[in-house]
Amino acid sequence: MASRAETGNDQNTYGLMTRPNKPFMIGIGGGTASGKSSVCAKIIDQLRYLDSNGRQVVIISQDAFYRDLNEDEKKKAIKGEFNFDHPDAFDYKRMLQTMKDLTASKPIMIPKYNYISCTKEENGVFLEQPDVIFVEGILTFYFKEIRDLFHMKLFVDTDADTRLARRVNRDVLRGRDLEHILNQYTSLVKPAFEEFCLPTKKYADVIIPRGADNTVAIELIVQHIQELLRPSKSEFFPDSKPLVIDYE
Ligand code: UZR
Ligand code: MG
Repeated sequence: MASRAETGNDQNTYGLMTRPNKPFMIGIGGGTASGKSSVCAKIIDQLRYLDSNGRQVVIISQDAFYRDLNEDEKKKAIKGEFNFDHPDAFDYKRMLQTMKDLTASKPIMIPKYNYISCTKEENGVFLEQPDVIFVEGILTFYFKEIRDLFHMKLFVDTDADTRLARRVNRDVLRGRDLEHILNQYTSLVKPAFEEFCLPTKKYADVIIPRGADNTVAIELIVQHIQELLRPSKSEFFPDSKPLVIDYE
């Protein structure tokens, strides 16, 4: 099957739908445990319910782009002393290249990050020309070149105490002890949030207080995305001709 990149546009395949010329990119930023993934999931759920075009929607986590650690850094990570909330913890160039490839409709592999071993498996999730891409992470809007690739930017703004409570529960499930979690939070996570994540809020198009609990904000965002993706209106769907089913 000819890929979208090869044909130049999408008038070939992929279900009863019109293929967009390029994917629609939505960035979701916000502090740790603010509910970024839950907001993505809720938006996607409602989009699916409302959208009969069968578009392929995916979520990519910035965590997939944590850089590989050297031996010293691995030791620090095990003791909770490596700063995973600092921009330097990410392989920014790789993330940028992956996103550019997605914009150009090239098939790509997203690595899968393991929070217990602090390593990533290269053989993660294979993506081939998704139509709508959500990218979520604490520093999604930190790097200008990445930030500029988004068509819509959302920032999930949840109280710090709510986030800490969730973070503790999550880290306990990841096998860490309470003292270690709280030390890491006060010495690294919180200062990095204030220095690197919070200042990116100004780049957001929409700020969502209370995260996934904010059903009104989520409904408004879903309606807006739908409007933008409407075939007759959108640069993403310039031609509204229905296509032939060809799922393989
Ligand atoms: P979210 N993180 C880990 O806990 N372990 C790792 O190996 C890699 C990342 C944490 C990271 C950050 N901080 O606060 C959080 N630490 O994952 C980001 N320490 O993920 O946005 O889902 O909270
Ligand atoms: Mg997360």
